Amino acid sequence: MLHTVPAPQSPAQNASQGASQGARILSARVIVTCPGRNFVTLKIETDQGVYGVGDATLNGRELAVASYLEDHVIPCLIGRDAHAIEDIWQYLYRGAYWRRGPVTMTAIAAVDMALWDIKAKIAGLPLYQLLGGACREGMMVYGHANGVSIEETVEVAQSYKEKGYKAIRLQCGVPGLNSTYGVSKDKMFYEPADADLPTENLWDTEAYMRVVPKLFAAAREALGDEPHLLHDVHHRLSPIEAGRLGRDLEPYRPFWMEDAVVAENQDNFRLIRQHTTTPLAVGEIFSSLWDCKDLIQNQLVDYIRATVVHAGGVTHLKRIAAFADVYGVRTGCHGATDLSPITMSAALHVGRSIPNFGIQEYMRHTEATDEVFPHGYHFKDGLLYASETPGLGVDIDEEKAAKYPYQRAYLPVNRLKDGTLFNW
Ligand code: EZ4
Ligand code: CO
Repeated sequence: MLHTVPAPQSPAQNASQGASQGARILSARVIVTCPGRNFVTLKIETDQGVYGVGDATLNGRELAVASYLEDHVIPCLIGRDAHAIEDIWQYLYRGAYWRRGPVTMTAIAAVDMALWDIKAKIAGLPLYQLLGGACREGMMVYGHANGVSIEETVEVAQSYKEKGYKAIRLQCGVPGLNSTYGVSKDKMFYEPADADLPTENLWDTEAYMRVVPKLFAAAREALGDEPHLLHDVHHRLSPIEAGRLGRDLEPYRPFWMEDAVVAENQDNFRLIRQHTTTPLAVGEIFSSLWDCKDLIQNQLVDYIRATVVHAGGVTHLKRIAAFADVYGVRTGCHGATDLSPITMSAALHVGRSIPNFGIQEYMRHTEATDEVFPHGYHFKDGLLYASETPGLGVDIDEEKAAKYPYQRAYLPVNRLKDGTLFNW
């Protein structure tokens, strides 16, 4: 039998009828560009002439999100009330039947960011004002010091300190391994996706666990007590190994130890907690509050790294942050170069408006990326400042974007010395 009952209008559709500030979604497009690395951007246009932009970049799986948006999301958006952000979020999340997962949540995030951009532009306010207003002026960021040796890493860290950074992540090469994640050829513009098809790295846990405490000892000695020092383990330790590394680092007062173990089994963190007071950060690959929930409510982590782009947009990240605040957990959003300036811009508006902001990761984008995505946020004295222009305060220059077509690029994979595939 054919479906003959007319679909009911959503409350949001009803509510917006006749509203003077009404704006309907007229069209939406996906723009893929590669100014040094691949970025996927969603641009939503309204019948009021106002448009919004959202980041939809999922490193190494970019075109899956582009297709998800073009083939399955955009057709559902046309004609909707652009102001009904929460309703559209629920429509794409609950309505799709298939929930969560990085591709889905990145696509929803892109829509959400673009709609917040539109709403704030129409309101004539920078986004943080609509999110509750400023809780602080600038957001503390951490920069990336990496080098093949301890000496080189400490030297780079010193240069970050001189540039005004108050927090620095330290990653150095592991003796005996010819490449290590987080240690790039380019000091300033680290690009984790390093080849057309995945390159292969080797891993040696024992050598790694020997070198990191030495790196921290040397860095404290050279940099003094003040700078916050961070480290990313990239999911490579077992819980008990992570407990030992955390304990070995305690004398050097690390700000955090990130992704110490894989987080699929969240009980892992209980074991780490039993052995160390080194603060723990996790969540850059989490897609939703449901990935964070147990770790937060059991107070097994100190910083939650979920981001605007990979965890459902501004709407959902605000929800994660509010939940985390109940348990004294602060934010430490992912901010590597594979997140576009649109995400950085959105993250700074969220960071500015929440009471439990902790720190923001900051890797500088290349000049070409900054040209494709002109933005109003800026760095000063170790802090990033959100844009003050209406909306997200970031745009995409489509003419420049068109000069850089998509180029396939993958993150490396990682194997143990006996050939076993390991965590990246
Ligand atoms: O490896 O963003 O904390 N930052 C990181 C990043 C990630 C890349 C992966 O896409 O772990 O460098
Ligand atoms: Co990380």
